[in-house]
Order: sequence, then C-alpha cells, then structure tokens
Amino acid sequence: MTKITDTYAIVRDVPESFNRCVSNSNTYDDIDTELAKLQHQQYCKTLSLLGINLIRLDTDDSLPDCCFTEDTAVIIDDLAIITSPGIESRVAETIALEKTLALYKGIFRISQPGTIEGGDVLRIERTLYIGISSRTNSEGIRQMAAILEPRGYCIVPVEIRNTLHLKSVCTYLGNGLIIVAEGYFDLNIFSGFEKIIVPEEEAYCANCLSVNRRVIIPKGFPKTKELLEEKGLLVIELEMSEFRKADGALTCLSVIF
Ligand code: CIR
Repeated sequence: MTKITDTYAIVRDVPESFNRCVSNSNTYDDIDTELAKLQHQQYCKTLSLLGINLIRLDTDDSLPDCCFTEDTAVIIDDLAIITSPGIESRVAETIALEKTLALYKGIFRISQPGTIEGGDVLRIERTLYIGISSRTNSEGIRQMAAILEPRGYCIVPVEIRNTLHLKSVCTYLGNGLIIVAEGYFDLNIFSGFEKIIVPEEEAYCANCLSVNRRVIIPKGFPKTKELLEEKGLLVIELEMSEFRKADGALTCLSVIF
C-alpha cells in the first residue's frame, strides 16, 4: 500500500506591531495591519483547503516580522536547520520555531558570525542554491554546507542584487520548471532547467508557492498568470498587498515540510 505522507506548514499570525516591521519598500508607511491579518487568514485557509496541516505558532507583538516564518528554519529530510537571521530584530523569532520543530525533526543551528535566512535557500532536489544577500553571508553558507554536504547535498552560493532574498525573485515549481525574474542574479546557474521568465513589471510574482499540484500566486499579475496556465498549471490568486509593502511574499509566510 502506498504511504501517504502528511505535509505540514508552520505559520504564525500577524502581530499587532506588523506596521513596524523591517522594510525597504517606499509604501511601507501605508501598511494596514488589520488588512494584513485578513490576508494571512486567507493564506492559511488556502493551505488548509489544499490538504496541508497547519501548525500555528502564537504571534509575538515584540517581533514585528514574526509572521515570515520561512526565514527562521530550513527543513531538509529529518533535519530542521534553525537559521541565524541577518538582522538583529528578527533573531529571537527562531526560538519558537526551534521549540516546535524539535517535536518533529533533529535540530541543527547556524550561528554567528554566520547568518542565513530561509528566503535565500532554494532547494531543487539535492541541490541548495543559497543567495548571498544583505541577510545571508558566506560563513552562514559554509555552516549549511558542513551540515548538508556529508548528507549528499550540493550547495551553490548565488550572488544576488537589488532584492531582499534569492527566493524573492525565483521559485521552483517542480518537474524541472523554474519561475524567475531577470536582472537579480546570473540566470546561467539554471541553464539545465525550463524557465518561465516573468515580465519585468511583474517581478514580484516570481515568488509563488507550489502546493499539491496548484500554484498560488499574488493577485494582480495577469501576464504571469497566463504564462503559468499555458504550462497547464492550476493557479490560485491571493491578495498579498500588505506583505508586499513589508518586502514579504508568498513563500515567506510558512515553513512547509
Ligand atoms: C524582512 O525584511 O525581514 C521582512 N520584512 C520580510 C521578510 C520576507 N521573507 C522572505 O522573503 N522569505
């Protein structure tokens, strides 16, 4: 009999302090925390409807960015690698994640001076492409490699520019297909893959979430939606306006394993 494996997503509600999150966006001042909470509820509901078991962590108003759980842990097989966020205000977010993940996985930690955030870690099969960014440094990548290379994983550092994280501008959709925005890193690293290149003005839509044969995309990116549908993919749109103002995107709001 085929074993059906459960999929889990760790999510954390939007805190009251969300409008004090870290952001480089010039629309940052307009963040509507109540609207962000509603958008987050829709996100959670969508994951549930797609058959994902939600693990909900208590939010924490002292951590304005705590809803972006992706950045705090990287799950590989039976390991949870607790990251070392590259900005002081986010460091304490890892505590709750570690406590919960210890119930499911063996814990490893990246430590200072190494920094790494989950948004910079793109896994494709047994390769991890890791963005070298304002949040992730070479020492953090070295520590990841020390944990994962002996387990048969290959680590590929990627210099990125003009974006927060590597996964802010690309996502792996499975079956050899990558969706990516041009101009943020050298696309030759993905030379063996089929690619959907999003139009320049729709770069935000290069971060999407591929779940159980569906692709969740942010609402308002019609050209990218069409490109995905042309490939036969089933697309679900979610309003992400408030998270975008916080430099966050779809994958950032969960750790899926
Ligand atoms: C930050 O700047 O850290 C948050 N405001 C946004 C984090 C987005 N996370 C992600 O792309 N994985």
